[in-house]
Amino acid sequence: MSNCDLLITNVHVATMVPNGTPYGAVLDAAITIADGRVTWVGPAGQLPVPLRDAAGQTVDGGGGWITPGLIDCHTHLVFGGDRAHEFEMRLAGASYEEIARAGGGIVSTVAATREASDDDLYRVASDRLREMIEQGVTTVEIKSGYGLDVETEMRMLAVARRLGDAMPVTVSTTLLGAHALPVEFADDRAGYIALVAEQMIPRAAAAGLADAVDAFCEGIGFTSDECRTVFEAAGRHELPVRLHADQLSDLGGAALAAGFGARSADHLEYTSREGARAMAAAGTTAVLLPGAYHFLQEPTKPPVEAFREAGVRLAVASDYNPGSSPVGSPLVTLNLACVLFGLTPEEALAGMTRNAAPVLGLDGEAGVLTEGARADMVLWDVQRPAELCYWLGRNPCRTVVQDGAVVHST
Ligand code: DI6
Ligand code: FE
Repeated sequence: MSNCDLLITNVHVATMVPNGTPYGAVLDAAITIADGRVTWVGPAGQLPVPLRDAAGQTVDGGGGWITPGLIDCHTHLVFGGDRAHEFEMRLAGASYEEIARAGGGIVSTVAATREASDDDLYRVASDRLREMIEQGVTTVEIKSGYGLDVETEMRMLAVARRLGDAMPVTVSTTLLGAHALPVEFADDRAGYIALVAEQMIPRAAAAGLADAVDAFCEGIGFTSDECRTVFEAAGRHELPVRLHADQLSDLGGAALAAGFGARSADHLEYTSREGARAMAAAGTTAVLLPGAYHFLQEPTKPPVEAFREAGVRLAVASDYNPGSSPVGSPLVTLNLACVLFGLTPEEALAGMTRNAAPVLGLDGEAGVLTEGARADMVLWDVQRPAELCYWLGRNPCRTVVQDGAVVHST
């Protein structure tokens, strides 16, 4: 018990462990870290003396709060260009679907992404990621899906891997080949799905480039049957699956995802009660994306009450992308989850910590501050955890610790 690289005192800790106390809080706490792991967390008065004496470095938390590092489990943050012009078109009355059907939307970002070099993609994505780290993100998922050909999809995943290697953040990658139909396959849907299933998934799996596979089940995306083909291919390569489900209409995406034991179904604005029950039975997490709901001015909210009743785990993510959610801030996302979807601040924060971890296969490893968990944590200059959902456009992040090392401080 003598190994202690870092001791933090004069803090309150929101462990996010469901222990009967809101936020799993420990007031007037101390927390110790060794070899990138949490070794002890509890009331400061109970800190074992040998740990205190062994501390290599002691940090005074200034009476602030520590939470687990934030986990943004659904982003598309590697992309070329932007879609500010489509934003103007939508403000002038065009709908997201009209723009997509007229050749804008996802496929316009595909053109910009194919044109960009790897270094260009890396540079803009690393700027976006740095801003997220500065707001407390220590784990992020990044999807492909703006390449829509084998080469560019692999390039996007490789850029995401490179971000994880070079930056102080854990990156989990997801192959989203079935994001939209590329123009060159406009008359050959089956041919494109075969390309995803028989080339993209095997290539990404063989190269270790993808940690999961996702698909967009929607009128402007792919049908349930097409998504099923993609999921079956993922299964053959032992890759976990997730689904963009029921965002703009109810195509039964939630039940489809649950039927494949998907780690998550995401968006879910139009999900039915049966869909919610199927997700609960399968242990599929609901990933709510309030940024997209806000930005698209959607008329229908996800059935949060049905998810609660059924016992579906609720995660919250930014959906950071240039078309439907240009939201680079986890804190804004937390606020939107509360204001627009009626989550409590505790539910919202759990959605970006404890409940986001299983979506990325990190259950118990990240998203909670318990002995043995990764020492990914954030010190916030706040009086109470609810402030993380309350301030809009203000960043109280003081220190970010990833894998036991201070990677950002102000
Ligand atoms: N749903 C979304 O919200 C994003 N992708 C998806 O399947 C939108 C991506 C975009 O508009 O570029
Ligand atoms: Fe998305």
